[in-house]
Amino acid sequence: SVELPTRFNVVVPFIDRHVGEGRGAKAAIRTAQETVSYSELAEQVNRAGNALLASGLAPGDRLLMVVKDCPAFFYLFWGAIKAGIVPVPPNTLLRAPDYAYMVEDSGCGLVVYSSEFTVEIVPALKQLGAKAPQSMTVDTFLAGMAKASSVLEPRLAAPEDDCFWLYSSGSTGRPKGAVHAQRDMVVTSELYGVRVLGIGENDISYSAAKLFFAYGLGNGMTFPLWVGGTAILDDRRPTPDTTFSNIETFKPTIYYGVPTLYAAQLAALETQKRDLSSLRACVSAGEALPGDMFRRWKEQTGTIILDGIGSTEALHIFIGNRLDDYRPGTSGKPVPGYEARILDENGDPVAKGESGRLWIKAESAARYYWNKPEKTAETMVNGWLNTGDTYREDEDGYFIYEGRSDDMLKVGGIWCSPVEIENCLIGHPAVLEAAVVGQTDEQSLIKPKAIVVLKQPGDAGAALTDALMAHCKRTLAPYKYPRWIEYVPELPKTATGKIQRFKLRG
Ligand code: 3SK
Repeated sequence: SVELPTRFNVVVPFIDRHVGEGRGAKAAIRTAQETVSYSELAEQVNRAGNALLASGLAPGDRLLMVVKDCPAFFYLFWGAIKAGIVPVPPNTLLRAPDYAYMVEDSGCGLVVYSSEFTVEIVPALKQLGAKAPQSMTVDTFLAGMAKASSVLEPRLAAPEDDCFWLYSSGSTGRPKGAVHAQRDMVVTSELYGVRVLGIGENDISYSAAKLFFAYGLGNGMTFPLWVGGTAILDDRRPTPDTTFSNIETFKPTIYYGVPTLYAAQLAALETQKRDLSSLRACVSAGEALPGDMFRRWKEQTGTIILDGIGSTEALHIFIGNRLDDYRPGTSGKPVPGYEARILDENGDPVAKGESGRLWIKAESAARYYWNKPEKTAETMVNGWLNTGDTYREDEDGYFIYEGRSDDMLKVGGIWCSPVEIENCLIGHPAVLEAAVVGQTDEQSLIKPKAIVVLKQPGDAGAALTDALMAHCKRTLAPYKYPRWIEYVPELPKTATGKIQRFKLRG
């Protein structure tokens, strides 16, 4: 376990400490446009905290920050925490109705957003009418910040006090605000970052997974800051070309990706060799990494990929492979400091080798979901988290992922609710009913597949399939669109009319 003072503010060990310890001139952040040293970061964080207080936010208030991966993300996130304000950084790929829901649910007092997201944020706020809080773009906020004082006393808190939230997707499509405490980032940085990855001051971290994702937040921000290392940021959508160019330019020592991207990178490496020699470790999470991809990556690059599983609620990886102890095709073993149990439907432990629901005990676990006492009671029980994943433990103690216990899908590492995609399809005039399930693509990765009942069965065909896919891409976060559409005369249902998605899985 991790020792913490009884009163502190996490900005001090993550940022301010480095200035006092002689790392002030060292690069905390590097992007293609700028380098931010630890001294500059500490100063900008103070200015941001002061600017947030000057905007009228008070300690305990929420700040919804829809911000791309750039230094301002760090200023807003840590500036809020230093001032006692609670930052809430949601997925930046969402649509206006999602943001409207989060603004209302969080009761935030201010929305700050990168101008790229204006097309979604402005209609979201408009939808809320008089209930909309104040809002501004990051550029406007930065201009105000420049005039704010560079001195800010940290607001002290207990390790278990609320610190920040992350929204986690729910099976009904409504996201849940997981409330994290001050200690949680310390725990993940120390238990996974330091004790599993051996991350240190000389490491340069590059996460293709974005900062809004709990996985990216650790990889690309808290782990490097915890040890006085350097984070590489790129706000572009990660592709094989952008990620390989970043690795060649910035020479990171640790790279963090998701299986969908590793698959695309492997395909690209087959046609063009790239210089990945700076890497000492690669990490994967978000969805299970097929063993074959582990082997092909090792052949192509000489480095291993440490696959692991984490959750927004646990904040980072709680079961993972290690540099000196790994088994391809498995999620690895519990990270030291976390406990894992596989339970049957009665809540009893299953025999080794048998499948059941994975529960974990995590010192970094969110304490509750905002405004959702029933969901909190189902998921967070006596310090244990119900992961909703089905797992089996092999004879050597490696955990093997067997799928979701409910119908939720992970696409490119991000949770995706079948209900949300079904509702979108049903919004198309040709569709009567729809069910969405996960199907593996040619890389063995899960993507959404839709099974559709049409109002006019004779409309089925390639033109309608294209139109339905385009409709979903326009309406939903683009990664959620169904990659396959099958037309059926009716859907399997329970006696009470619920769609039996498990009967439709291939
Ligand atoms: O999906 C995962 O495996 C994950 C890993 C680390 C942090 C957060 C998540 C959701």
